[in-house]
Amino acid sequence: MFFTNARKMEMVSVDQALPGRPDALPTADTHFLSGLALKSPVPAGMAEAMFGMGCFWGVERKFWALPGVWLTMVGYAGGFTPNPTYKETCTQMTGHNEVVRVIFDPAVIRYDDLLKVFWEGHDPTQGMRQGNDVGSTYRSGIYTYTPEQAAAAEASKALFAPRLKAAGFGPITTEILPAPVFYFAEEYHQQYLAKNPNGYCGIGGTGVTCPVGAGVRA
Ligand code: MHO
Repeated sequence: MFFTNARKMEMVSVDQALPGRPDALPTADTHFLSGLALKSPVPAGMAEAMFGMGCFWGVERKFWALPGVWLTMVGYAGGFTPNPTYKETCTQMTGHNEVVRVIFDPAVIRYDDLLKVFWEGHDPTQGMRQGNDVGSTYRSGIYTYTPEQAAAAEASKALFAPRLKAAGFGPITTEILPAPVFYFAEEYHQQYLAKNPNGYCGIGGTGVTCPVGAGVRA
């Protein structure tokens, strides 16, 4: 019991991680809601973002619902195992996080607005878990594509931390790292809650407002 629990609550080491495979696993061709090719390149003028904030089913829904978000997709990132399966990530032996990758139009929605949804949409003080979902696949993470995104992420964290503290929460455990390789999750995970409207959603916010976005810049 103790061993199982301890293993779940920390990152696997690189030498203990599962070996994975060299080739990408199959996934959906198109986004279930928009019909766009899931592997579309980022169109000129658009930008990408990546977040981990618990079970990716509910996380993806938060982002696809935002005006200015053009495409969403779920996958695994931040670990060691190339091209992992969902089953492998569930063993917590790949090091990967469940993430959503977002392609958005910065003329309509700014990165700061996405950060606000990120901070307010989950509890970023829980370490290797999110609610009932336990393990490093559910850690909080912001994976940045540009130095500007990294600076905005760090600044928003610095703004939000005292608000959380004032509300009785502990320190923020969110990792902020340059975007790692994104491995697509299996077809059935893509837009899961659009396909299964009554499906499980494991994320909930803290109720604390993050003072970025909506006109306020971090
Ligand atoms: N507790 C959920 C998590 C699913 S999510 C894709 C389940 O075990 O089905 O990690």
